[in-house]
Amino acid sequence: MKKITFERGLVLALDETERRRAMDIVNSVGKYVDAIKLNWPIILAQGPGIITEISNHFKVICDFKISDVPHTNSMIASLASKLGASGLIVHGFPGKDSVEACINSAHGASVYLVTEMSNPGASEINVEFADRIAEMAVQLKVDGIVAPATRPERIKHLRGIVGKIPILTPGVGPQGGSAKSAIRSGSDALIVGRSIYEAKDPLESVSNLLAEIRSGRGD
Ligand code: OMP
Repeated sequence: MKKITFERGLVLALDETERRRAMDIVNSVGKYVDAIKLNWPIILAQGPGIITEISNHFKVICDFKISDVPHTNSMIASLASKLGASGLIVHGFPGKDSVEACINSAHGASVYLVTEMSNPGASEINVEFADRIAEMAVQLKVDGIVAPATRPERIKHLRGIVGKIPILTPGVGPQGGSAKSAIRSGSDALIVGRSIYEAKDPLESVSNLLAEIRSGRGD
């Protein structure tokens, strides 16, 4: 299976649930992003066929935040991959066996492990065990971790643990994170939703984000 690379540094979080608008956005910005992330809102609104439909043209990451016992995780990972997903977002807190089940059943799709969520509430519990999940990411050689653009200092810290493993960072825009500072702190790719799909001109928004990413990378 073709692996996702993060050359452009941008993943579109397509949480737009209205079909026509979602597909218009895909068709206009799809070729300028590294992957299109589909989360429960669009899958529940449009059905799992949307994974196959979009993956026929662009790389798709299924963001199911898979977090169950191993045998259930295996089924979810396998089905998502067979529908066309090139990547899966998986939670680390259920433990190594649950994450390994995803890796072993993903039919070659990449596994991205959530270390620390971007919402303020993540500071209550999640931050405390983020380092251990990052260590698990290294041990299991996952394809990437998810870390918060809302706390760039945490991206830097987690980079110190995961070394060269790609870091994907949601939380830019409405959640308060800045594209440039996330990239400067070590993010390989931003995961961006509303700033693109709610924009009057999604293509212009993508082009502005790409310029910020290039500038953050020092290109
Ligand atoms: P916007 O805030 O609209 O840019 O959307 C962010 C996207 O990233 C949504 O699809 C969230 O579900 C997702 N996300 C987070 O916002 N925070 C996280 O900690 C993790 C994710 C994720 O795994 O993608």
